[in-house]
Amino acid sequence: MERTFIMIKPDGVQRHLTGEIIHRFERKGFTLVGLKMMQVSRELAETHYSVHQERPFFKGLVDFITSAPVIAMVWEGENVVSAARNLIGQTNPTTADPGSIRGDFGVSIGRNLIHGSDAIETAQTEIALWFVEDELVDWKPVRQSWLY
Ligand code: FUP
Repeated sequence: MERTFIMIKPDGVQRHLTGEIIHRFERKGFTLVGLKMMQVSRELAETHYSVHQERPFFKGLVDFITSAPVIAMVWEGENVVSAARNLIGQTNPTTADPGSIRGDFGVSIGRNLIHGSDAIETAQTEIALWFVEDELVDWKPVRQSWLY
C-alpha cells in the first residue's frame, strides 16, 4: 500500500485549519498512520527543502517552516501520493483550483498551508527523514461491538 508524507505548515496550524485538512484526507478515504506536532529545526528544514537550496526563496522558506510548529503526517492508501497532490492543489494558491486545500484557503505562494510529497520515491525519502519506524502504526479495521 502506498504512503505519502504530508506536513501542515505553520500557517495552516496558526489559522486553525488542522482539523479541516485532516478531515479532507479522511473523507477521501485515506488512512492516517503517523502524526506528530513539532517545532522544526533549521537542519531538518534545510534537508527537507535541499532541492531548492540555490533558489532565491530558500532562506525565506526555511525561516518560515521553522517559525512556528507544524503537523507532520503519513497517510496511506491507493495512489495516495498523486491523490494527495490533487487534494492539496497547485503550488501557487492564486491559481490552485477551488475545491483544493490551497485553492480554498491559501492566498500566497510563500504561505501555501501544506506540503505533500511529489512522487513515490520522494515520499519514501521524506517519510524516512521525518519519522522513525516505530512512530508509524500499521493498523487494520476492526470488527467490534463498540464500532457502530
Ligand atoms: P510544492 O511541491 O507544490 O510544495 O512546491 P515546490 O516543491 O515547488 O516548492 C516548495 C515550497 O517552496 C512551496 F511550497 C513554497 C515555496 N516556493 C516559494 O516560496 N516561491 C516559489 O517561487 C516556489 C516555491
